[in-house]
Amino acid sequence: MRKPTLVLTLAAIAILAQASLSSAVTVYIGDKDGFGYGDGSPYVNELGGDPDINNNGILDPGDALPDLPPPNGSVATGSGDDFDHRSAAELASGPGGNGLYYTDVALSDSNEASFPNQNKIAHGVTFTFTFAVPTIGDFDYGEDHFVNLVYADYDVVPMTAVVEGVTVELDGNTQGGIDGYIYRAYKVIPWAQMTDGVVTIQIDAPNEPYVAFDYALLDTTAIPVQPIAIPEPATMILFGSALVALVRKIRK
Ligand SMILES: [Ca+2]
Ligand SMILES: [Ca+2]
Ligand SMILES: [Ca+2]
Ligand SMILES: [Ca+2]
Repeated sequence: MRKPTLVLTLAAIAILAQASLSSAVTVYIGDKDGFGYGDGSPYVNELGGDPDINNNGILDPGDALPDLPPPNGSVATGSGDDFDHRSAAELASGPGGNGLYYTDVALSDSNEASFPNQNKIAHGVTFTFTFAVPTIGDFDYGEDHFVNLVYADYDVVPMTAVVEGVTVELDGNTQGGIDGYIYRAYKVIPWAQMTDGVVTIQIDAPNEPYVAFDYALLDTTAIPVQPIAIPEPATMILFGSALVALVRKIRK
């Protein structure tokens, strides 16, 4: 009786090992680090508030870029908001690389320190994902994927990205009603476009003088926009009545 049990156990282990070996395409170009600002502290946004509007500890879609000191109520080219937070690896990838070079830096006409004598730097930037095509057994084999782009202060039309030959509209500051707004766009990549192991995003922004990219991501899901945390009315009512009770207790 012992041997069959052992064989069955080994078979089960083999199946589990196989399952854990199967992978999915998750390719980042750049990193999720809030454009190198982290949570945006100690800075303020253009309205004087916390740049981390959705209060989740990282500048991400739903937040706004800092209005760098001294704050002047705008996040723009020539407005003191040029930054360069690129890591050694991001710099080393070079302008002819996969697009990594253009993340975590203000693509600003006035950013002479990083892009001397260059204007409309974002125009034509291309993010190129290369990956091992999923094979049978991988859970994303045959599945559509999502290409995501996290960007900030996209507010001068036209603003589009060409993803695998298809134009995608990019929403910008108008979505958030704040200068420097951080947002994301995504597009479904049909499986048929995954099978060559390459997906590209090309930015079309001929008039945009100030924009920034945090990262681009090819994944099996779309990046959500974190909602702003607003206490629910019921919670507020409970909080209110607790406060009244406390005041009464103190008065007594
Ligand atoms: Ca955030
Ligand atoms: Ca500013
Ligand atoms: Ca802009
Ligand atoms: Ca980044």
